[in-house]
Amino acid sequence: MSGRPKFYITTAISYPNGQPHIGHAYEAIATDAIARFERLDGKDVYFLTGTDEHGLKMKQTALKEGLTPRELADRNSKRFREMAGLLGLSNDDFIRTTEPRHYQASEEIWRRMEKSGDIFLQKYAGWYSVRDEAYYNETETTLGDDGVRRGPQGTPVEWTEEETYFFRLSAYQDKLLAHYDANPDFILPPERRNEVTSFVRGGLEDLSISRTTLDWGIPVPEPKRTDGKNSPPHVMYVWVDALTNYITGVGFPDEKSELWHFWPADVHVIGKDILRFHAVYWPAFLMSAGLELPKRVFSHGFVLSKGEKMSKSVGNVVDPFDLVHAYGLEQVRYFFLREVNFGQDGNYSPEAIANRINADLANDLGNLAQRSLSMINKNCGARVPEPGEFAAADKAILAAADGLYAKAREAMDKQAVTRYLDAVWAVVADANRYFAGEEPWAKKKTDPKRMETILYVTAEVVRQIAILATPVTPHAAEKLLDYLGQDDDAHTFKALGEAGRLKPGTVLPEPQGVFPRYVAPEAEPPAEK
Ligand code: ME8
Repeated sequence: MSGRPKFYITTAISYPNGQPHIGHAYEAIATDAIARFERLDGKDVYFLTGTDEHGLKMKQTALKEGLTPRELADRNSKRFREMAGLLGLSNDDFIRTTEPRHYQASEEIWRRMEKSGDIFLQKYAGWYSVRDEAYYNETETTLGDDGVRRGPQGTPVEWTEEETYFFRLSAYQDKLLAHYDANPDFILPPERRNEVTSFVRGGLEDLSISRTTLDWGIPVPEPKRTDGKNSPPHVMYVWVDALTNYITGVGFPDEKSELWHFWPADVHVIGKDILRFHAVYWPAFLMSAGLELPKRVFSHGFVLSKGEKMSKSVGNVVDPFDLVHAYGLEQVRYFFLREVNFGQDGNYSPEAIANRINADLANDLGNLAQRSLSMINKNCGARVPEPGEFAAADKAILAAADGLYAKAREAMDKQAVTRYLDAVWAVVADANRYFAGEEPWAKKKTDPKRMETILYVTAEVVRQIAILATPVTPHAAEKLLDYLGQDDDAHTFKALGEAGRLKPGTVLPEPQGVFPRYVAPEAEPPAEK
């Protein structure tokens, strides 16, 4: 253990029944930005992502493609891992639920829930959505004009009847409500919390947690039956095993593992469609197994294509690989985190991304840095200039930059990624106004000391902005800090504010642009599929 405060963060683990899409990329980018932010703020961070490989959806897709579920999982999980590389994720591990370590963890949590008396065998009869891998009450389903019954997320449900193991979820209703009450930030953003509490208040039914009509799952560690009968083998309901990945990833069931101190997770980052699993089922399983609960479940919104859900049938699915190749990695990272208010739905469109790249990155930050640094290079002997006395305008912009850490920290205490970026880019805008208003180029002959002061102040503001932009645009930020002559140890949040002020006389390399303008190629932007 490092002695630093620990921070354990996870993404959902994706179903590798298809290729990764923008929704997966979005969640991964956001989680990575949070992980990087906390690392730069001195935490000992562990960041887990991976793939969720069991269940009926995987089995059915594999059948359609003429593969075994294992082959399908191997092929597509690899692509998710490649996406992690593409997006520059700083994850510490990539878990696959088909790994032996995960079988052990899932068997152990099952045994513990059973030991608590929360698992029993009973006949299940009800509606199941393969697409959502979810059981729904009759009242949550509706019969469409097309004769198809659908669940609350619009996916078709099918009638299922079999003897399964149940988890006594009903016994956890009051405990869950008490937990939400005592921990108002357990579910964020707050709008989502109300949705969960009203679902739980409405009454919880026991949950079917095994299947006998499916063999693609983790076998239930079944007790020997005493009635002499042979029941068909059960595999675990995919969500029991999927949720357990979060503890497998930090060593469970080996509580002596060097990773186990990371549990409980500080934040599970997930999409709004799977909140119920994370905020209701998962804490109930953990309570039953006598394990600590995660500190927070953050539910982000959906990325839509011009207001519509992306789907293969609509033909508006955008491939993250194409997107990164067309616009650049850091541009894509910045775009999603700034444009899609974290916690709400938001839109992707080629126009919106080009606009963000050109307005926020190339013009506002890129030009400010390039203009001030190249003036220093040409007019101050390529060294950080010695400022004269600060005028009111200098003090105001320095104070705005110095105040950024507190604002960013306060926002990120609640994973308000977009609010943190808004605060940083508000200072970028202020700094541009300052630079344009003070006109250092006009002072070159008339008042060179004043020019030096303005350039010093601008470069100092760029320094702090670069540090604070690092979680989102790590490479560009690093380059900016290099152009400002900053050693690696001056790239963390410790160097923010007065503590890390630029030192006059520091030799600076010749600056290069870090954020090129986006110019649409002759051909169309990434094709929608
Ligand atoms: O749900 N915009 O996997 P998954 C934003 N295996 N996020 C989106 C999105 C979109 N358009 N589409 C999907 C599963 N997501 C389970 C999770 S966790 C123990 C098991 C998000 O591949 C979605 O909300 O369907 C989820 O958080 C993640 O992508 C993986 O979705």
